[in-house]
Amino acid sequence: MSSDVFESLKKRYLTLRKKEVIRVLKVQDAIVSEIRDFLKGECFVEILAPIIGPVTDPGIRGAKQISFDYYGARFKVMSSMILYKQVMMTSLPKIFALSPNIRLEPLETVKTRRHLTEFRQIDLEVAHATYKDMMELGERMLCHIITKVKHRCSKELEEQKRVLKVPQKPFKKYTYKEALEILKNLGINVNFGLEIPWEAEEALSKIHKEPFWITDFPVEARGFYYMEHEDNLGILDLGILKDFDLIYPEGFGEAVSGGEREYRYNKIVERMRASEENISEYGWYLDMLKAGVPPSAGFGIGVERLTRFICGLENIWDAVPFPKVAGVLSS
Ligand code: ASN
Repeated sequence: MSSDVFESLKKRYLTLRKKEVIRVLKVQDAIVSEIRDFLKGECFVEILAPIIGPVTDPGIRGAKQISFDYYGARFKVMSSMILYKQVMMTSLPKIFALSPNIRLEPLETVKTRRHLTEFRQIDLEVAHATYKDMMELGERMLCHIITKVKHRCSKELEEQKRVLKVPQKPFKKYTYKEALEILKNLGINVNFGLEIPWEAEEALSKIHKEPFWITDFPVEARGFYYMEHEDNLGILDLGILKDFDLIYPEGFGEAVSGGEREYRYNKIVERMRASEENISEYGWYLDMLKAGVPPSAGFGIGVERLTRFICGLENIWDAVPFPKVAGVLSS
């Protein structure tokens, strides 16, 4: 990556006034307001996202969390509000939040052009929903946003030279196992049980012209909070989750991740032990599970990645007013 790019990130006060930047910010405003309209139309209640707390999402693919001293206790900055979304299910059955997240990504993620260390996701959760319900909602939501933004921002998208098609529903679905097979045919071997690496995900994304799902990841690859498929008939592979990622086409990569939640205290403790989590850190979360929480499913869609896709931007750092990229000390 050229060092000029990073120098310009440090001088954001000079680039923010450029018409190309202003254009993207206007499209982003339309995206966020259309997501809100869509979710309000589906009877979701918007809540204010937590920014700090005693625990946060451990399932963040090799990124580090930030922890700090909070009046003598260890607190963390939200890497995602997933655990808090689950608690909200005791209060409201359909919620969303525009949630800021911090993840100290490894330096090499700069090369993916789709990682920021500070980003926002629209995080949503629905009580008593299945992961399939949430995939159906995700498809409708993405099609709604693209249809509306294409109309509202036709001038900006034309100036961007971005030709955007509203995707065809239902989107294609591959299980993790099937995705590994496709990768193998592309000459990329990923061992079963591992997370699909960024470059492999990009290669899959490049051979698609429409967004597609990857579902049913293995337990070893994901956080303890996803529900495992239960095999009452003895016909399913064991250790597979009811979860999903939505992948944008044309090389843009991951859009969404989510799934059905494990909500049973004993199962969560079992999964925490298996993934070597420090159980003592999760006091209130485990107390909440003991007190009982409804089953739920949900997902998060990254706002900057969606902006990058809709505007057809090469780099994610052009999709946010104040970009934070791994290793770059920008404002
Ligand atoms: N937002 C995701 C979810 O709802 C979690 C994540 O961002 N890691 O499952």
